[in-house]
Amino acid sequence: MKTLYNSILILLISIITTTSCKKEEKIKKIAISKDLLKDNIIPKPASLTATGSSFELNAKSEIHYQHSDLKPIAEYLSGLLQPATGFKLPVKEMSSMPSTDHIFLSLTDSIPNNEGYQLSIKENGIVINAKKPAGLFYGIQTLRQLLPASIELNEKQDNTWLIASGTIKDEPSYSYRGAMLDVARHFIGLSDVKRYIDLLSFYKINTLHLHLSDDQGWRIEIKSWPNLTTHGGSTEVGGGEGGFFTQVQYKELVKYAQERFITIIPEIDMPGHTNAALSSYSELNCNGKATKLYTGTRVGFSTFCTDKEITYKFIDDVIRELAEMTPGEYIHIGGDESDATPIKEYIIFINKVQKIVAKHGKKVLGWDEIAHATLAPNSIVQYWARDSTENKNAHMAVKQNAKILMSPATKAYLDMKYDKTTKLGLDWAGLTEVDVAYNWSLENHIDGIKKENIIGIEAPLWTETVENMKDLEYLVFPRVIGIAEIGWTPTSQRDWNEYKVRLGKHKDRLDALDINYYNSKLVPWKSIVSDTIVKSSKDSI
Ligand code: IFG
Repeated sequence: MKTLYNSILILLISIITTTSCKKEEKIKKIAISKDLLKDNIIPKPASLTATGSSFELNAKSEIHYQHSDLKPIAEYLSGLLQPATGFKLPVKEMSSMPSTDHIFLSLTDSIPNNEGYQLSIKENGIVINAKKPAGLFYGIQTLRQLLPASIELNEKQDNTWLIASGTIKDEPSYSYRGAMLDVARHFIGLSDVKRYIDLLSFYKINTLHLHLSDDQGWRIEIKSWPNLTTHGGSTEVGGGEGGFFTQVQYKELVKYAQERFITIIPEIDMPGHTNAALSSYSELNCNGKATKLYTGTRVGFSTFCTDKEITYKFIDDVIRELAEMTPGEYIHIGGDESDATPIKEYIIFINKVQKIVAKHGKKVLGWDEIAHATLAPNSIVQYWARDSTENKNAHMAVKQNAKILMSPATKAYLDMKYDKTTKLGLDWAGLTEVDVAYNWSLENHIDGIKKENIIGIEAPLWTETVENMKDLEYLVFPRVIGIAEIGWTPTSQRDWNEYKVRLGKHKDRLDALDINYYNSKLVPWKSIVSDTIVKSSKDSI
């Protein structure tokens, strides 16, 4: 009798434990995405209407696109969603809005801005409309931010993928939203630059200016002048091994960026900041003697020999080879801190170089000192002046109908220290905490320079003190996120006290993306995963 009783007891206990385990395993963590208004999209979209329901992305969802040239972007979205969901969403060409439960990508002329989009989320389907594929890409970046942050993880999550319902109509305030990366002071390699491109495109940045040459290094292979990289690319600040992009690698980088709607703008800085070239080829020096390689951080001591014909033959070869690898309209000719070049020679030099750039079918971008020369049509002058006394270059540029690219060192230089305790970075333009980098606007920064004179914003990272991707991410994030919003969202819609809360809620995303961001005390960093509710599945016991 006792044995029978015991075995019944054991059976009962095993049934209860299995049931509760079953219930346990069925419990899912979901981020309630019922309120689109609560979602913390950056850059802040132009308009957002919530309808208080949600769409569930599931294994049966599909991605439909209107015509064949949208297939790559449909595949990009499918690839983006797969790691964390485990869903391999099929992509299918569909001429019109398909049946329910799917995501539909289509182009329409009714959207005015080339980068604008409309994202409509209903219980039974999602539609992203745009004028051009770039707008679809930006609609996808917003969609990413409406999913739980765990969507950014690389391993499958046991999650219910809800997206709050409603409509977002969005477009950028400025067309040029950029970052600059100095790969000359310290060489930053291909995989790191690709990661930087991924992270920038997540926040709708569309331009990456690569500072490819300086006193300490030449970082792009030029086949007609091979010593530029074999010798000029062989070291860096501090005497490290340096490095460079072969033309094959550079083309791969340009393509990778293009797939994420980022235009690469290459910069060959001249006539100053040229020691690496002067050390590689003696004939570029007025005295015919090659300089020594330089691994310090001083500026303003080098210059091409501006009255030698060989100098312009050299520049013509460099610009020709660069132009062949540059699908974008612009090539950056530098022009900053040419303290070793007499101003009269500088002006003649810049005028000649502009003609060489035009000859190879490209337009000129340059640091604001180039405004002393006669600017070619469609030139862009990059304002970097340290303070208002140096605004005169911007006014000279506007007088010549050039557009201004805003990179004020006191606001947008990502190599400035956050505060006096920051180990990395410099402080010559002042300390730039996260609020200082956000709390300004392009059209109100320089007296007399208005929105119509400004093409957009660019945040440079100079790498005198930056040796690797972790250093880069620490200085760049979170400030570049604010730069992205300054370029996208109208000033009238922006406020630091509102933005900092939204930024704080990106903590989970930055963590999921494994970004080594600066944990500013000014930002109320908050994990919203804790907001999720633990919900047992409907069929639980
Ligand atoms: N100014 C120099 C950069 C770099 C920077 C560091 C410009 C245009 C200081 N030129 O900024 O080469 O050294 O913050």
